[in-house]
Amino acid sequence: MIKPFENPIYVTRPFLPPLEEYCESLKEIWESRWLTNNGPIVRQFAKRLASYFETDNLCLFNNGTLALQIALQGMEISGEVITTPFTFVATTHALFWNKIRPVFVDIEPDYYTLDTEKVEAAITPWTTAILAVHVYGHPCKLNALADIARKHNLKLIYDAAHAFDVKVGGKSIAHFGDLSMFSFHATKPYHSIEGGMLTFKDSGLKQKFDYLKNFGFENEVEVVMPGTNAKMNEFQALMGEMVLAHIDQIINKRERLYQRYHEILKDVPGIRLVPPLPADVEYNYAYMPIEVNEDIYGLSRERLYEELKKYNVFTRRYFYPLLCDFPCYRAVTVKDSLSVARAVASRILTLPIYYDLALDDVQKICDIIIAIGSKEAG
Ligand code: T4K
Repeated sequence: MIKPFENPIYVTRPFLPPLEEYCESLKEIWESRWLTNNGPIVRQFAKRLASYFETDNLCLFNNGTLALQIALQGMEISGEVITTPFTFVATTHALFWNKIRPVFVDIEPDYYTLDTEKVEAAITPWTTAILAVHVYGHPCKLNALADIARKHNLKLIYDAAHAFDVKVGGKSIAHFGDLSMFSFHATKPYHSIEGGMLTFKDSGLKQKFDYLKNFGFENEVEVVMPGTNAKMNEFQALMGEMVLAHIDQIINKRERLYQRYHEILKDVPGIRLVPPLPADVEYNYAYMPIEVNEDIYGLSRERLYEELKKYNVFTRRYFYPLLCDFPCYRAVTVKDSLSVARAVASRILTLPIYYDLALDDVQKICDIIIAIGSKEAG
């Protein structure tokens, strides 16, 4: 008989730097009395990230959603954009806020990224871009998407919200496509409490993004475009700086947790794990997804999700329902059968993975999953 966890185990928990260090650094803000509007810490943080990502074509925001909305607006994307239904709502919302029609295309079954075989068939005379998502930090089929975008003269935009520090062939994922958006939300392996970042190829976009995130101000009396307010503040930047100092340690720990889950769950009937990523990928272990096959495991994903709660384990069904099934997007015409996305969304469960989680906790979560399944199967 396995006892429930004493305290709730959530799907994630933010990494926090030592409190004394953060408090000590706060003195800088108290002294400057500069809290937001491109303050000194934000400027320093932007420089630090520019050197980390080896690019000056980078812009910081108060969250990833507004960063993506501004990206689409600044790049003047319009008409139709091909995208995935298997993602967080913000991906499609960013299109909607720019009056762009999402064209949902199916995902591939291994890593859940856009099925590149189906992208070309979805292109119409109104298509202007592809908005692909490195879901769970799994890199999309970068070369295939680049080929399609080039051939059809489309912009290639990546929602890289989950993919901070992911590299392909030794190169940061930030350098693929025309533009990438990263989320620095507290639930991500890397965070600045809330925050977002764009990296992009065309250096001409930087000025435009800077205008758009700051009401379009050129100076006190000139507004050059109708911008919004999407500025990162000093407290966020400070947290971002401090978490960045620990990024290797965070990813190493996540890797050990991920490997432990895989070691234990790999032989559990009815539980499917993500196959090893291609050898040239350096992964960030952002999420720990499993697929539950009810017929073999003995329990549906829904039942497992509910049963785990009784043990104080709060998993998440990222990403269910599919975006096209939310009432606000039901009116969008979907031509693709989305058969893979539908099957995956009905079976997916993301398990707890975060820096403070103990390897023993992973063992116990797996023991619970195994016990629940065998009780039902037996
Ligand atoms: N594109 C994609 C593909 C994304 O996944 C996201 C965000 C975006 C775009 C937009 O980026 P941002 O605008 O958010 O920067 C969470 C996050 O809020 C969201 O950032 C993230 N994706 C999404 C996948 O997950 P919720 O509503 O599921 O979060 P919530 O509040 O239920 O938190 C999950 C668990 O984390 C909680 O049960 C407990 C724990 N938690 C959470 C917070 C906020 C903590 O322990 N401490 C905390 O401070 O959306």
